[in-house]
This record gives sequence, C-alpha cells and structure tokens, in this order.
Amino acid sequence: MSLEIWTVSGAPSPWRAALGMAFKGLDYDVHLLSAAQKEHKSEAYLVINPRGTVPTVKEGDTTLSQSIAILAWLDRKYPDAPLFGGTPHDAALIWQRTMEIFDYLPDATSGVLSPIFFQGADQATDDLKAASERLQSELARLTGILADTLFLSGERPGAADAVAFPHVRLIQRAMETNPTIMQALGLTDLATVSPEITDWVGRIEALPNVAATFPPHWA
Ligand SMILES: N[C@@H](CCC(=O)N[C@@H](CS)C(=O)NCC(=O)O)C(=O)O
Repeated sequence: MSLEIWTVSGAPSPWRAALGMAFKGLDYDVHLLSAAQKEHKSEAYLVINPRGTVPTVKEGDTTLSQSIAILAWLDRKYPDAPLFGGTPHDAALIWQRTMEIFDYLPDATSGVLSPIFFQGADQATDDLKAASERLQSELARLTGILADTLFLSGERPGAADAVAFPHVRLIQRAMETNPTIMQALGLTDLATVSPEITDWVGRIEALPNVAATFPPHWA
C-alpha cells in the first residue's frame, strides 16, 4: 500500500504535506499535475478531489485533501517523529502556532508575491508597499519564535514548520528571481530581513528528504 500525493510545482499547500512526510522519513509517490494545462480540474482528478485543489493524499482506502488535515492524519498513522509534539502542552502550542501561521502568513505572502509572479508587477506601488509591511510584520513574528527555539514547532521540526516553510522559501525565491522590485519593497535578502529565519531555513533544508520536496521547476 503506497502513499501518494497529487501536487502542482511550487504550490505551497501540497508542499506542506510533502514536508510532513519528509520530516517523518516516509516514502511516497508524486503525481505532478500541470496547472497550466488545468490538470487539477480534469474529470479524473475531480473524482478524488471534487474542488480541484492540491494537495490530495491517498493511501489505500484513505483519500484526503486539506494540508493541515493531512498533517494531522500523518501523525496518527505514523506516530514516529511527531509533527504535533509528544505532550498535551506541546500539541496545543504547535496547533496554536500552526493555525496562526495558516491564518496570516499565506495571505501576507501572496499579497506581495502574486502581483510580482502572476501580474508582472515591477513598481513599488502604495498597495505593494502596504502588502510588504504586512508581510514583514508576519516575518517578525516568526523571527520572535525562532529567537527562542530551533524550529517553529519547538526543538524538532513539526507541523508549524511544514506550514510556514513553503511560504518563506517562496519569498526567498522572489528575492532571487525578482531582486529589483523586492529590494524596492524592503525585501532585499532573507539574511537582512531575519538572520533567525535564514538559519531556520538552513536547518530545514539540511534535514533528510527535504530537498526532494522542492518544486521541480526550480531545479
Ligand atoms: N486550504 C487548502 C488550500 C488548497 C489550495 O487552495 N491549494 C491551491 C494550491 S496552493 C490550489 O489547489 N489552487 C488551485 C485552485 O484553487 O483551483 C489546503 O491547505 O490544502
């Protein structure tokens, strides 16, 4: 019975689920869908994911969507290397951080990156500057957590890290591929924005199996 994931290259939600599997050292098969060809809206895919979103994860009779639900399922199904901690206190803290990141970081990230990646924005308009300030304030929150612990989930990687990492790495990617507009928005490079976040990215990237979760089109 194999573990399978349906994903789109560079999409943060399926990347979270893949990171959960990587943190646990699980093997899985990847079905890479083409967003350009709308494969996530094909009749065949809608059978397993009626909303036509990614991720979908399947193992045997279990078919799941929603990245956070997938992380919770992974933790019950494969309890080694827990994503949500080992004690009631740790579980609550990790859930709180995971949901807070989920509630704020994706929107703050896409407020800056969507105009740049998808609409070719190259001017620091007032709207983009406001979006950048909002993003920097979310990054400052992550910096505050990482000043005290190695990972957002505590002393080992977990759900909060799996949810935050794709967004932070997409921001870093934009700094590399669109430096002029990112600099104009005060987002020059990650080390300048936050040494703590930079070190955390390095720690996550050094973990076994994490490299395999990266968007194939970045290679
Ligand atoms: N809350 C969902 C979000 C799923 C989602 O919207 N995924 C995006 C990619 S990151 C997607 O499939 N977008 C295509 C669409 O909505 O048509 C989760 O965490 O899994």
